[in-house]
Amino acid sequence: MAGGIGGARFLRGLRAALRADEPTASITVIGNTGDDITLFGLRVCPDLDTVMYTLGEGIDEQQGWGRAKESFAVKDELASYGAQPQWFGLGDRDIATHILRTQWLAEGVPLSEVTARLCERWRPGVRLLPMSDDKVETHVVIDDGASGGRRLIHFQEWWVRLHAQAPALEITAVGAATATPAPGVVEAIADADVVLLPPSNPIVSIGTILAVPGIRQALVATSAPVVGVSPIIGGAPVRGMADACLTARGVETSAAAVGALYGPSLIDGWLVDTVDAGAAVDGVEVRSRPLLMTDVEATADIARAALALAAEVRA
Ligand code: FO1
Repeated sequence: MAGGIGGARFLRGLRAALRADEPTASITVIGNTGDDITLFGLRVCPDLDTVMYTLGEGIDEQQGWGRAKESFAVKDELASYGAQPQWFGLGDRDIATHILRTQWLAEGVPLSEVTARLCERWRPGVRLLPMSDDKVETHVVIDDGASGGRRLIHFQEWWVRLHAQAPALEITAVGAATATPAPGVVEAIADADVVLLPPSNPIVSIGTILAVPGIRQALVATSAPVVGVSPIIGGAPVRGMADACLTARGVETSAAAVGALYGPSLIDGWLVDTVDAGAAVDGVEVRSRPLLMTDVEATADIARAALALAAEVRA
């Protein structure tokens, strides 16, 4: 299961580890689609694209999202018309992906099939499935000081425009309750030898995937060991603003608290950083090692440690 940057980088390491150690193994990725947004009539799926571009070597490495060697002529032209919003940067190369996706969706092609078609070009070396073909969008309720009331905004506006600085009163996955898992999702979890939760945002990435009825249940029911990798190191998110999301749910920003949030019904093993070696989670095997994904080799070693923990808890 994967969100955006953290999930994609972990997957690159996992893929490298398996290519070297277990070349017949295959990876199925269940991608978060709660971050998806429609802008200028185009359906944008940031987390699916981040995984696809990262594994397909088309990602802007420094940013962690969007295309490498990107230009922004369309964005500038839209701004010249005064078109809104201007806080979300769609690059020219990236826009081609959104145009095709939007066209296929309008023709009635489900998102899972659209994603498979896009992946034919990028060949990510994994089977990338959206969590659901149904529309799910994460929205955030913020305290709107100006009007004195609560205001519901799209997750991307909170994340990108407000940098998660406005305290979130509530974070909801709109549409999740009536969504169904995309074809292959439940089967992938049931048939897996190992299920890994990468260091993705536990609320708006993994949490949103688990909010689709049937997915959490599949995880609870699978006979495969489930191992998570902590996105929190030493009380802070490695990347992104997961702390703001955790605070909104009343969860402390610590490796132990996130492990407990998943809990023994979901995970069998929890990999934390060496600085969090003291973290304990009731009913879950906790192991520690350096978790900074500094390059692909370091990340491959993290993935190997997660797989070793899975083998240990399976035994
Ligand atoms: N993040 C930003 O901080 N600013 C942007 O303008 C922006 C544009 C963007 C376009 C396509 C895409 O796939 C991702 C993009 N992101 C941008 C990243 C994205 O907003 C979030 O980081 C993820 O949704 C969180 O996982």
